[in-house]
Amino acid sequence: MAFTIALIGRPNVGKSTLFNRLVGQKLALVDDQPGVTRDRREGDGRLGDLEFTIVDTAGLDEGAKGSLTARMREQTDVAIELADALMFIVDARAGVTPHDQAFADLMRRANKPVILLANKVEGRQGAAGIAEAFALGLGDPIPISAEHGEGLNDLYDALRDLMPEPDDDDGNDQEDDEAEEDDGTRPIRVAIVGRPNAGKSTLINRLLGEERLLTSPEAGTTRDSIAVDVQWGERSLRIFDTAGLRRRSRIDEKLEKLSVADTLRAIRFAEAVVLMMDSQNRFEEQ
Ligand SMILES: Nc1nc2c(ncn2[C@@H]2O[C@H](COP(=O)(O)OP(=O)(O)OP(=O)(O)O)[C@@H](O)[C@H]2O)c(=O)[nH]1
Ligand SMILES: [Mg+2]
Repeated sequence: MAFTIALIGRPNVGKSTLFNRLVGQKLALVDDQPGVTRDRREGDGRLGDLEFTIVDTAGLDEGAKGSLTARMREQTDVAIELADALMFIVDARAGVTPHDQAFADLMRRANKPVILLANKVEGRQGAAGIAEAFALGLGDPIPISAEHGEGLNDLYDALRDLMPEPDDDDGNDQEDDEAEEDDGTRPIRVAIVGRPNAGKSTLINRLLGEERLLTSPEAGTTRDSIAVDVQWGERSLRIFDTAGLRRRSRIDEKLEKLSVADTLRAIRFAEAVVLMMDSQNRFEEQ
């Protein structure tokens, strides 16, 4: 298993922006409203010669038990548990909030190496926030700008210090992957699409036998389309959960447009598409 790093922080600090930068693609949805990311998303990260698995998470927020926020929080807890190291991100422009402080405690309790990042500091902004971040007691904050790609050298140094020496195995892994692609065992890409609330994420969770994806009675829970590997008998499937599609004329919100674009991308790259309908609802054109 690759070295796994989880991106943790309160909503809107720039976790998904940094995730996209480290995987080198705009995979995760980014928007200026808080609470965009819901499901945890894994990707192959790379910084210089370092390779790792990077996990984007929902912004930490306390929610009432059983609520959607509480379950987003559970997903984040799982990400923390599975990670080898954590990147804790604060927004240096906003400064350190009581919220950040509470979650700094959580970081300490996790007993894993933590890299503290003070984000949004392009153009020398956020000096006060960087100073406040020192007081979190998680070591020296590394000032970065996820959006503009600044401070990545210092992040590289911190990561290199904490990651195991890469061994020669790595190259072989790559070859194994490629060999897999050739002999036809590459997972078949399947996108599950349908209207909001049709039960797409629930179906995938059943196939997997774990609550990997966030589900709720609320329509539009899934925003990012998330890939999950499922072994189905002899077959390996890579199943893409997607945000539900509604009639185009009803979509006005920017965030929903982003989600829909992500769904369309998943459909384009899929080899098979499963259209899921809710039998309680009559057929509607979409
Ligand atoms: N100025 C500035 N803005 C940034 C930077 N990084 C991210 N942002 C902006 O901050 C906002 C939130 O970024 P996201 O990456 O979606 O934040 P997040 O932590 O994933 O947020 P949630 O998923 O809602 O928890 C977006 O408008 C980004 O464009 C940065 O380095 N500088
Ligand atoms: Mg996010």
